[in-house]
Amino acid sequence: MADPVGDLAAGVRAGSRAQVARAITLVESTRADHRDRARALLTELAPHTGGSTRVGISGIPGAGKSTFIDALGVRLIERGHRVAVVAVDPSSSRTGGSILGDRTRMARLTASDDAFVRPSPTGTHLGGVARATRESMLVLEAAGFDVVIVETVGVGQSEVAVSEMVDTFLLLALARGGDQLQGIKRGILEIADVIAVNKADGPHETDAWVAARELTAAMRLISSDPQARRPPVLTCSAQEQTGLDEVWQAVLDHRRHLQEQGSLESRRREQQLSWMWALVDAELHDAVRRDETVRTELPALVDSVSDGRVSAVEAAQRILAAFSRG
Ligand SMILES: Nc1nc2c(ncn2[C@@H]2O[C@H](COP(=O)(O)OP(=O)(O)OP(=O)(O)O)[C@@H](O)[C@H]2O)c(=O)[nH]1
Ligand SMILES: [Mg+2]
Repeated sequence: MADPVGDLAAGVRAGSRAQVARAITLVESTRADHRDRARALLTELAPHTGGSTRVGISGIPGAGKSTFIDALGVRLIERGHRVAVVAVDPSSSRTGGSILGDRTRMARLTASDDAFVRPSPTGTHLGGVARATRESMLVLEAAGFDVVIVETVGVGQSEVAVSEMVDTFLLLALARGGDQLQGIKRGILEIADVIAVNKADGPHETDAWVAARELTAAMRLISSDPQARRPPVLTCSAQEQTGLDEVWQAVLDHRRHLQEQGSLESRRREQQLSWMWALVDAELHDAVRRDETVRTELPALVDSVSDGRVSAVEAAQRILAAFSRG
């Protein structure tokens, strides 16, 4: 039997844009037969993955992520890098306007032969979108992109999912008159490796400086370990293209710090393990809902829970029992 994914893998390895796009479409699919092919493809590509600098970039809507990635990406390409951008956006509530906006805001990067910009896959639950993004990243690494940027909107759980697939997590913050830390949750500060206050330009430059100082102080409070590395807080302007080299240098410094401590490898190993369990959880989740015995018993059970005859705890036990029998 012919190798079902050999040609696709070869095309990806050769850097064919069409084949890379096709491979990403395949790994994004949730159809069972597509999943089988995707797994075969990823197994074939596996030896050629892991070689990129993986950077997550997050920030509230309008923080300037797209503008920043465009400006930074073009700079990196000028220095000989090949840059891929993928997104995690589980809400998929993005309007057509926003997608159009991204196309124009990342116009220079999108037009470059050395860049690959992939819009967020559509999906309703974070797990599915995170899987697609992670697997897309592997495809892009195998295709020779040595910088992979994962963009996510900083409004929910997606930052955590992204921090679990990258080496360095960069938070783009904004100064907001008077209350600089407003809108930045503690949780996101805890996972940030580098923070940059964007839009440090024009009349807002001073605000950005003040915000950076406040964030530096906040970071001191967040870590209880005085020996721990403290994420640097910088300022930049994606629009004016100032401070971008310094931010990138901070990303590289963080990565070098991990490498010197041997923790880049352990970080990636831990990511693999938690990823393994995430996949088991996701498979089980789907398997339970697909199970014939469960499906037969479910309607009556749902009714009983709805009108209070059976407790949720009892019903959950019965579903799991049905699944074990099935
Ligand atoms: N003054 C100033 N404006 C900026 C800067 N960076 C981005 N902007 C503007 O801020 C707005 C939002 O920028 P985007 O790059 O689309 O922000 P985003 O974080 O990608 O937004 P979403 O994709 O909606 O989450 C646009 O009007 C940009 O032109 C900057 O450094 N300075
Ligand atoms: Mg954007």
